[in-house]
Amino acid sequence: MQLIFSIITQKELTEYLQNSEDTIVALATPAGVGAISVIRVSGPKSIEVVDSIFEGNGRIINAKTHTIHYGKIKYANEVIDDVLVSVFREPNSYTGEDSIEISTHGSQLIVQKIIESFLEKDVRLAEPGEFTKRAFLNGRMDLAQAEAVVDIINSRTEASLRGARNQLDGILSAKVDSLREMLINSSSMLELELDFAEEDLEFLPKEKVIERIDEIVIEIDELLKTYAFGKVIRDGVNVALVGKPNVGKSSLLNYLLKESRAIVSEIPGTTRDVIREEFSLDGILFRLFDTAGIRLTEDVIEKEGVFRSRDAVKNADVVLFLNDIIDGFANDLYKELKQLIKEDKILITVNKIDLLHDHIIECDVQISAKTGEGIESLFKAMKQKAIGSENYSEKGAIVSNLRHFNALKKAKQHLVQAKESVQNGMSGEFIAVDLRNAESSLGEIIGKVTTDDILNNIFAKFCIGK
Ligand SMILES: Nc1nc2c(ncn2[C@@H]2O[C@H](COP(=O)(O)OP(=O)(O)OP(=O)(O)O)[C@@H](O)[C@H]2O)c(=O)[nH]1
Ligand SMILES: [Mg+2]
Repeated sequence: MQLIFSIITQKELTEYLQNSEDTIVALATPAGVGAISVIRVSGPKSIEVVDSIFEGNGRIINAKTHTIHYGKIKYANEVIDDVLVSVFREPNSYTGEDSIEISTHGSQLIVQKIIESFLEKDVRLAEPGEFTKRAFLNGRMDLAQAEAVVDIINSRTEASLRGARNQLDGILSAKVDSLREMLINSSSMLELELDFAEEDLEFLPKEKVIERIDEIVIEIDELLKTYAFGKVIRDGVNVALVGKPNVGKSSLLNYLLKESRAIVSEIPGTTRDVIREEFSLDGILFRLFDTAGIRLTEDVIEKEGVFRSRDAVKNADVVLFLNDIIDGFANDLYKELKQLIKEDKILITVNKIDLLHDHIIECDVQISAKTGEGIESLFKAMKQKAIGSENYSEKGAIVSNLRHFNALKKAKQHLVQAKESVQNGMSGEFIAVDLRNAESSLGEIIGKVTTDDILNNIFAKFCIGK
């Protein structure tokens, strides 16, 4: 039995209290030239330091929260730029602290000068994700919501954006929280029983405990099942186009992209490098990897190409294994692919059906990269390979993050153990500990239970200024 300790360690709390004394600054927009750049400042001194370099109609220190002020930023008696200053006072800001956003003309030099002037005034550069970390530590959002901020920034398709938005809105957090509540409730009852052990009272009959555990495990299973979908929505799908030379891999790539991206020729061994292109289908991002046809060859360059093809297979979520209807099914290559990747990831496809219509080869889909016949079925099959047959809505609670997935699995393990303890007639304290552990695992998702490592890991993935 392993106990999970600590809601934010003492060390971290002390460190946080020290760090939160700091006022931090960073460029929040991409570095480089643009119409506007936004510099973000947060912390107890932010209003005072901006006030000290700002000249406008009024003083920033007197500004109300959520107001915007036009004026000039001055540094060493020189006007640096005309700016707009947005003022957010604690606690109703993104970080929960006093914060300022300065919109300047989008020049790197202006940004650099303004940031330098802050650094001279006891303000330090923000670490990656530090604004959002502060938002989390100040209770402005939970950990799953903070992670959704990164997903929103990185989202490339409609579906990924909707999924991340939902997580930011707290749909997943609310679900996880309700399961935690149920567990806390049960373990408290069991612990109460222990206090009255002498009197032999039973607050929660054992059958009820089992019933409740089963109920929660079902809910956790439902969430775990959404992961394949959630991951695809969030990260996209890597599809390797693989087959013998000349089967039409590059032709298919071009057809899907609706452009002549890769060289197509009747000479076997045309493609040497792996060509990577993206296309989106029903809101899902597919990353296509056109590869060199796999065969034994003495050509040094083609050899390297074939080597890279095998690599692409290993890294693929779906292998689109293309065969030529005239040449028939490449059984030897299929055997090899099965050694490189799980069989259920391979989509057996036959191409060039425009040439031999009534020929039957056993496969998942038949297409013609020339006429487009069968492409709709191919899309369906690709989607199914990637997300399975169940279709979830991004509007529900969806697990898209490996950390959340693992925490749910851990919670389930503790619950299975708790159920065993009940069935084996173990005393209430053992069961209560298992339930508490399950609750802690769930708590990790939303950051009720966390450690330095978890937090550092998460926020290191952010960009500076977020
Ligand atoms: N009739 C017909 N010809 C096709 C079809 N798909 C591809 N081809 C032809 O098959 C030949 C090979 O096509 P590619 O797309 O270069 O084949 P590949 O698999 O990329 O070949 P390598 O790069 O050499 O491995 C070309 O002459 C294409 O025009 C199809 O669906 N129907
Ligand atoms: Mg090719």
